[in-house]
Amino acid sequence: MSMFCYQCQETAKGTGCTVRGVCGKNEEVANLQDLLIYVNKGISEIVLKKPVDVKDLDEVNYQVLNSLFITITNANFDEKAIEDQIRKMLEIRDQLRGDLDPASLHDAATFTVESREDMLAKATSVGVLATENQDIRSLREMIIYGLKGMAAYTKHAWNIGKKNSEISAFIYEALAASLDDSLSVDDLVALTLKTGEYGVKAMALLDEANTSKYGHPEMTEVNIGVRKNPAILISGHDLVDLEQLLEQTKGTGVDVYTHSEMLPAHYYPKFKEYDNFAGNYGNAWWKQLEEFESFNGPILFTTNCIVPPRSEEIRQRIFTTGSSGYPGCKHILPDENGKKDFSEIIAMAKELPAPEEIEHGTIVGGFAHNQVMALADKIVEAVKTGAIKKFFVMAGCDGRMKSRDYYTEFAKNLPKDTVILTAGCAKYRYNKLDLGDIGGIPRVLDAGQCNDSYSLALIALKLKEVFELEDINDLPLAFNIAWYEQKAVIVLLALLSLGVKNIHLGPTLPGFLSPNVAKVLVENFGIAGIGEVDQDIDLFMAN
Ligand code: SF4
Ligand code: SF3
Repeated sequence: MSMFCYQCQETAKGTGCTVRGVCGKNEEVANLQDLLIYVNKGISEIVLKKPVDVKDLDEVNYQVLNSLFITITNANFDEKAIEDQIRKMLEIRDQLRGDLDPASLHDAATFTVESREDMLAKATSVGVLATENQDIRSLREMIIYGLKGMAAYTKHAWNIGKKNSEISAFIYEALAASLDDSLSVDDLVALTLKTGEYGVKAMALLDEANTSKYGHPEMTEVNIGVRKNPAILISGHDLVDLEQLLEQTKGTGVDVYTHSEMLPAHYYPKFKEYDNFAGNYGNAWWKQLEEFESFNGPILFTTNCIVPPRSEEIRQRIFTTGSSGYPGCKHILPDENGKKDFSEIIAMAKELPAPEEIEHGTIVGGFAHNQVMALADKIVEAVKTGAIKKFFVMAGCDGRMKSRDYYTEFAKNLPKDTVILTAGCAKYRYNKLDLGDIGGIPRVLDAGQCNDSYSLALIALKLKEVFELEDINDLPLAFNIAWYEQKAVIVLLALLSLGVKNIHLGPTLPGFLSPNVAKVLVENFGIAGIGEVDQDIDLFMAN
C-alpha cells in the first residue's frame, strides 16, 4: 500500500506525502479518506441525474458535509470512524440510486466493497493520482479542497439550525464535475471561481448563524493566564459544542478555557454570561503537544486541528466530537436531539489538577464586521488624515514551519501607520506582540475564526463604498495570507471570486498547483508568494 496526499501546506517536500503524512496521517487513513471522497462523488452524480429536489435530501446533504469535513487536514485520524462513514455513504448512495441504469453512471456511483481490505484495495485506484493530466488534477483537487472548507463552514451553520440547500446543490455539482473527463482546463477554472462564490455564501450563512444565536462579536479583552479551578480545554471551531459544554459545566466548579481557533468565542456576548468561561490557554494548534501537558485537564476537540498525542496519558485526556476523531480517544456522539453528554469529561476534570500558568495578561479581539462598522467613522477619519496609511489582511492559518517566523517579523516591521486585519489561527504569530494603537484603534484587529475572514471581506466592501471607489483593489489594502489547510483554500477562492487581486500567499505556494495552473493564478489574479520581510513590506507600501 502507498498513499498520496498534497492537500495542505506542510505536504512532504512541498509536493506530496507518499509514505506517511507530515500531519501524522498513516497510509490506511489517507487511502480510506480518498475512498470516502470517491463515494461522495458517486452520490453527487446520482443526485444530479435524479429528479430530486436537494431540499428534500436532508440526511444526504448533512452526511456529505460530514464526509468532506472528516477528510480535512488534522480533523480525523480514526480508521474505524472513516470506514464507518464510507459504509454509511455507500448505503445512502445505493438507496438513492434506485432504478437508475448503472451503465449510465460512473464507477463511483456503482462500485461495491465488503471488507476494510476491499476498501483499501479500491482506494489505491481512486485517489488524487487517478487523474493523469496534471493540470486537470490540480484544478479538480483545488475545487475539492475548497469544497472541504465550504462543507466545514456549512456544517457549523447547520448545527446552529441554518441550512442552505443551494450550497449543497453546488457541492453535488462540483463533486460530480470531478468525474467528468469532458471538462477542459477553462471549464474547471470557471468552476474554481464558482466554488469561491459559494464559499462566500457558506461564510455568510455561518456568520448569520453565529451572530443570530450568540450576538455580534464585540471588542473584548481575553485573559491568557489561569485561575485555580480544575478545567476543560475546548479546541476546534464548533460554537454549539462550546455552548453545550458551558451549560453543563455551569456551577460545577470546573472552568472552561478556549484553545487555538476557539479563542474568538470570547468575543460573543452570549458566552460572556458564563462565569466559568475562564480565558484562552496556549497558542495555535501546532503547539498543543507541550501545552496539553501543562494544561493538566481534559481536552475536547470539536474539529481540526489535532496533532497526534505523544503519550498515552495525554491521549486519555483527549475527547473528540463531530467530524473529528483520533484512535484511542473517546468520541462523544449527540443524542437524537443533538445534545451531547459531556459528564465524563467534567468528572475527569474534577479529578485532575488545575492548569499550570504558561502566560499571563490579556489579548484583545472581537473586530468582526459589526464592531468595525461601529468604529467606521473613526477609521475613515484616520485614513483621511493619513494616520492610517494601509491595512494588511493577514488572515489564515498558522503551522509548524520555521519559515512562518516571517509573519511575526512582518507584523513587527510594518510601519506604525498600518493596521493588520486578521482572522484564523494565523493571528497567533503576532497577536501577543505589543503593536500599539492608532488613536485608540488597535493595530491588530482580530475578526475571529478563519470563517470570519468573511467579516474582513465585508469591511473591505464597506470601505470601498465609503471612499466611493469602483474597484476593491483601489483601497489602501494589501493581502498577505498564510495558509495551511483546506479552510484557507475556500477563503482564498472566496476572495478571488470577490475580485481581490495581488494576494500574497505563504509560507509556500500550494503543492497541488501545477505549473500551468499556478501561471493562470499569477497572470489573472496576481497571486504571488512571499519573499524577504523588508522587501515585501516596501513592495506592499509602494503599491
Ligand atoms: Fe501530508 Fe498535509 Fe495530506 Fe497530512 S494533510 S498527509 S501533511 S498533505
Ligand atoms: Fe487553524 Fe487548523 Fe487553519 Fe480555522 S486550527 S485556521 S489551521
